[in-house]
Amino acid sequence: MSKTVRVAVTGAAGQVAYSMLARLASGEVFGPDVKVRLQLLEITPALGALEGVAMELDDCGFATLDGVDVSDDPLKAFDGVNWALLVGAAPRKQGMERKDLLGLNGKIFVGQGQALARRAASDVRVLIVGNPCNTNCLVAYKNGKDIPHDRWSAMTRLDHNRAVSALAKKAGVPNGAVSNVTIWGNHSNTQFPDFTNAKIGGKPATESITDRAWLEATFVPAVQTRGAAVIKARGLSSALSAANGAIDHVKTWLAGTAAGDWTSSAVISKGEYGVPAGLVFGYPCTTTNGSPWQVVEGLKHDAFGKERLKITLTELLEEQDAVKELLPS
Ligand code: NAX
Repeated sequence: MSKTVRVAVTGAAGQVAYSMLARLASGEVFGPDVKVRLQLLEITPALGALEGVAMELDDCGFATLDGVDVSDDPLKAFDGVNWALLVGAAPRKQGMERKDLLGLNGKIFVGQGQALARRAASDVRVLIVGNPCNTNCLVAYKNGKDIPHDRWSAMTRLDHNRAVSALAKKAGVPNGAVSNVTIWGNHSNTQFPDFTNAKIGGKPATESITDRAWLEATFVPAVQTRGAAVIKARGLSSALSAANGAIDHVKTWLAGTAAGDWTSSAVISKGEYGVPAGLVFGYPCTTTNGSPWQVVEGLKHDAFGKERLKITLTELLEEQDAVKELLPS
């Protein structure tokens, strides 16, 4: 066992990280022959709880775990990291407008983007999970300029997995029969879970699920608002499935997408599908053996899809406007 991969996780005492850290350390993601050094970041008041998480990681006795470092300093936590999973963000409090949350969290990602650019390894790859994740990613990459654009991503994989599962259930097929699903746009309830280009058993999903009204009026809003449904049922937001989405994202980035299929990731737009270049937008993406995400081009949208794309793009442009003071030119 020679190679060591350094992985930073922020918000590491939070509930998403709690469901994620053991999987990162266990060899499941980076393989049995790679050692993992976890570099965990929290805000100062959460350091005590984070020490407890680090103790638990020690107590797992993973052969692949090289060690756990805890810190409240991004410059320390990001030192030499090959992967940065930015999960930590401030939660929305009562009476807070969405705009206030954007500004509050945006500030966190100014500092973290700068710290990553100063300290991360030259091959660093970044996944932003903390919400609003597309716009947090925008703020981070604009402030972390030395890191190439194709290393940044924000998480739409949980929404993707939710869409796969909902289509499979409706069609009465295993999840594995569903492919070519895309979450377009923002990780918010304006996202467009695209059933029009999805496949079931290698054929258009609309051939298996012929009830277009269900697809438009039940499936789309159900995926868009699944997070709220989980909160209502569990009393807490998605954590196990969110952690799983992040793990899937990293595993796919390492192993590649299956031939003929793609996954969903929010990446820095180069102008694909009429989205202004520079915005962090959810797209269908492929990757091979750790290469940068490639946006799948040439997919068609019908009138319903075009309208949904417009709505989510408008929201992302509004979010960009709300954080404009945080974006260096
Ligand atoms: P928790 O509130 O359990 O944990 C968040 C942790 O982040 C806390 O421990 C907090 O102390 C820490 N934190 C806050 N500011 C920080 C900073 N500046 N540096 C480092 N750590 C900081 O939330 P949890 O349920 O774990 O969710 C984490 C984030 O993921 C939230 O922003 C949430 O909205 C977002 N989500 C994103 C999803 C996605 O699909 N993109 C889905 C799941 C999740 O809701």
